[in-house]
Amino acid sequence: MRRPVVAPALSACVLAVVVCGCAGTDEAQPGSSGGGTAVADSASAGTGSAELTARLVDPDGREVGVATLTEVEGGTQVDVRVTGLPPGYHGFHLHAAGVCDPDSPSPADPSMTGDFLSAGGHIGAGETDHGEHAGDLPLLYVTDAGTGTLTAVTDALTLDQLTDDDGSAVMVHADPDNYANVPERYAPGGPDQMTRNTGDAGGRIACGPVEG
Ligand SMILES: [Cu+2]
Ligand SMILES: [Zn+2]
Repeated sequence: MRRPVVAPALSACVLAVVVCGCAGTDEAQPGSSGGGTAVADSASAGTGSAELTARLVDPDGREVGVATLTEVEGGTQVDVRVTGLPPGYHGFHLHAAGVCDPDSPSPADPSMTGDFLSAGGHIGAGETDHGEHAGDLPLLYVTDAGTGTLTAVTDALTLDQLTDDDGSAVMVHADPDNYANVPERYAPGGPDQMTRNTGDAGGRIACGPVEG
């Protein structure tokens, strides 16, 4: 059985992050297992990675929300607030490229175009199936009034991973996300590749490049 949200399997990484986070008041430590260069003076201000922001827009460029990403004890906290979106549950992820262009080609397959495909796949896609990607987050629920808020903490990634060379993006999808959790009675051979990549969350309706 897969857990729906984040992969606890990354605990080695995560441990390093926690240690880093606890010690963060004096100096950030070069502890993150993934990165080569540690930014030592980032904890206080400036170019640091203490808090990141993403302004979400819809495909028409209308601003529909904002997300902040903060390093907290035990992981990365995501806070998001949206307005003017369709009611219901929406797939909500961190995507691998910080480019939110409407009607754009997918970096992996330029023959595919669509809204915000420029942001690429989920962070961590290719390493595991969906539901265990580092960029997978809990569903975002939007009320009948069109507003939604969510606070979640993930231990599957660090802020550094959100500000790598090609950046990252916060994404809201049109449909709910099934986290590739399709019972065997529906899919005896297991879910298909599309489900294992995306969780069938559908089109991309709001996107925000993560910025420092
Ligand atoms: Cu997504
Ligand atoms: Zn995913």
